[in-house]
Amino acid sequence: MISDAKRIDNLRSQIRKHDYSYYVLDDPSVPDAEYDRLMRELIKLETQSSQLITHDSPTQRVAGFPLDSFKQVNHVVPMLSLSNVFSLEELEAFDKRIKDRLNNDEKIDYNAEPKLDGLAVSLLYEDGLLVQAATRGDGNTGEDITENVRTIRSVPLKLDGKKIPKKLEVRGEVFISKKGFAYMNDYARKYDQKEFVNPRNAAAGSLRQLDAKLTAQRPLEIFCYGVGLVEDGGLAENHNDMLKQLKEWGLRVCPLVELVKGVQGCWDFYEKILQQRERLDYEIDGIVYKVNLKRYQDELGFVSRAPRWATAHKFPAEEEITTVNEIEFQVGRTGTITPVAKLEPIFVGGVTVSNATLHNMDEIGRKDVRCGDTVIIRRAGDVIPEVVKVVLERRHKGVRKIKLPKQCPECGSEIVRPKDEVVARCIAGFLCPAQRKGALKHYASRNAMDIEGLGDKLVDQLIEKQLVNDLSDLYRLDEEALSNLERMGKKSVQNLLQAIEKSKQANFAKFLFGLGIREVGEATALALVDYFDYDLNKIMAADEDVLQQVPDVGPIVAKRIVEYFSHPSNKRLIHSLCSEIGIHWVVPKSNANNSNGVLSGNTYALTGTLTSMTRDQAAQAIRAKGGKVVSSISKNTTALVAGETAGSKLQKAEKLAVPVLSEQEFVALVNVE
Ligand code: 5U1
Repeated sequence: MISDAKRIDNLRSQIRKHDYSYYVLDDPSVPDAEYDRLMRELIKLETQSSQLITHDSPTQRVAGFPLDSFKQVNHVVPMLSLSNVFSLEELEAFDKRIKDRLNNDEKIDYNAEPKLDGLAVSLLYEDGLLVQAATRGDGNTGEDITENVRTIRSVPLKLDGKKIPKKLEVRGEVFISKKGFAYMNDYARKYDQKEFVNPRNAAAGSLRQLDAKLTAQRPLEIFCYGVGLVEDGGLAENHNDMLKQLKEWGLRVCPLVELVKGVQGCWDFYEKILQQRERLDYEIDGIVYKVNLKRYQDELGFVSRAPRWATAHKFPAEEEITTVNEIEFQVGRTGTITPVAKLEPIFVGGVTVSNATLHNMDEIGRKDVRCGDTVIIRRAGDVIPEVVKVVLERRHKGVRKIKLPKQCPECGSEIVRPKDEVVARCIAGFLCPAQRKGALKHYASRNAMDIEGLGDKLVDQLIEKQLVNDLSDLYRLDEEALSNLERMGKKSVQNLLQAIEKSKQANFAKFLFGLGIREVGEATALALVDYFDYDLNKIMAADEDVLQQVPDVGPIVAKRIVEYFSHPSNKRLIHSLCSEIGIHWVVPKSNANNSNGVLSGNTYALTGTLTSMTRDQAAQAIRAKGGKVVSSISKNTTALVAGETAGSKLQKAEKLAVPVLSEQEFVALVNVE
């Protein structure tokens, strides 16, 4: 029988290996349950024999008592900062300076690394054990955050492998992933706590907790990118191989690091990572290029606290500071009133931004945005710019809170905000020109009727000149009316009239979507069309209960549809479009009213995963045989088709005594001639 000490050793080494696979390689080696078993066994043995507990044991990540303050730490090798480049010219100048100094005409090998937007830390290992962790501070003196860093699971408490220097100080960036940040803010909202502004702030706040137990609850991570102090041991002769060594010893290195050649190699890497930036699960603010050869690095040395052999190529900032000149209330196609901050134009996320949405009055209240405020604006990727927060210290005295206007800024009608809704609306409907413009733009848009040549400016003119008062007027436009409009030459007029005429032969789902019924998006329109066999009269006649049988139509959507079709003006419009103007659509064969099909009169619900076909294919097969597909089960449902890992519908079917078909039985059923 092996001794407790041996078993403890064995368990620790297994757990360290699993931690390495999970936290460093992102490639778990055992299921969580197995990991938990090992950990529980280790805790049990250590509790029985407390004299065997060591500081590097995986059970000892969290400290006992909160600290009063952080101790100061002197960095023996200063933690430097980086110079920046913002353009190709500046990158070329950086490369030229290096070549000139090295008296070297050949292309330089650079190690290119994403620059994490986190906090720089130093990790000191002695004889492979983590003995100290510190913040960068001013580069010479930082704060001792050892207890906190020990709680970060991707930081090994003990290095593993060959030729580890006796003293090794590793440098890296501690950060919180986008997913981790979302989780933290979900939690904060749930427990009515203050939300974090961005992942960097969340990481900074988490790392500077005096009570390491709190840090341990935060999803902090690390990527290591360099070394400081090294004693009694050798490191690779180039940076790229040195990072490989760190990885072999158990430290986490960003997997996107690459060795590139010359300026072109750097530029290509920059472009590639910039493309991926939004999709990465961590925030980066640029690329760091480092001369790869250590010998060259030593020769190049430093200037004003930054290495000559490295630089940061910054991405366009995603957050910037500017002022709110005005708050405007815009009216959407369904009358929604959206407050928009009109900004002092600012270059952010690669474009000049002068508007930022404030979404609704609740959002204005939460962020307390006021006219004249200094605000932080964020524009990431193609996302609509938004106000992150107000810089309250810069608020001038006397600025007043924003109030929801009582009247629509476009038509003067009343604005109402139902008690249970966040959105306020102008009640005028199509009497409001802004809503008419929005409705016509939506109807003509690519995903709806796709009427080429009917752009926003033209729509504005058609509504303002009252040439179009409802959608059917579009089809009454003629050459004379159109040629009097701005920028409408003969050719444009003819092309537009042709496009309008062409739209009469419609795709039913796109037409339905184009009507602009509240809550009816493209997918819902498709589902309705499919469920009601391309029959508009059936949709118009359906009540809320029937509508809720359509996949993905819930009570709110059903209510909106009934509301829309019960309005006399909408009924008139549909009649006018379909009967007078002649809008029509083709009914695909599989949806033609197949009343002779073997499944005619029967309704089926689907649950779980089918192995021989997708859920959509199964639904198609049912409809092709004249059957109907419903999203929820009632006692009137003919049968439930249950695939693998069937959900709650199966229980409901059993409760209501609705027959359940296996996949095999279902396939046999739809294959009957
Ligand atoms: N990836 C990476 N980030 N970063 C930050 N490498 C890197 N190197 C740095 C800093 C401040 O400094 C060394 C080049 C000294």
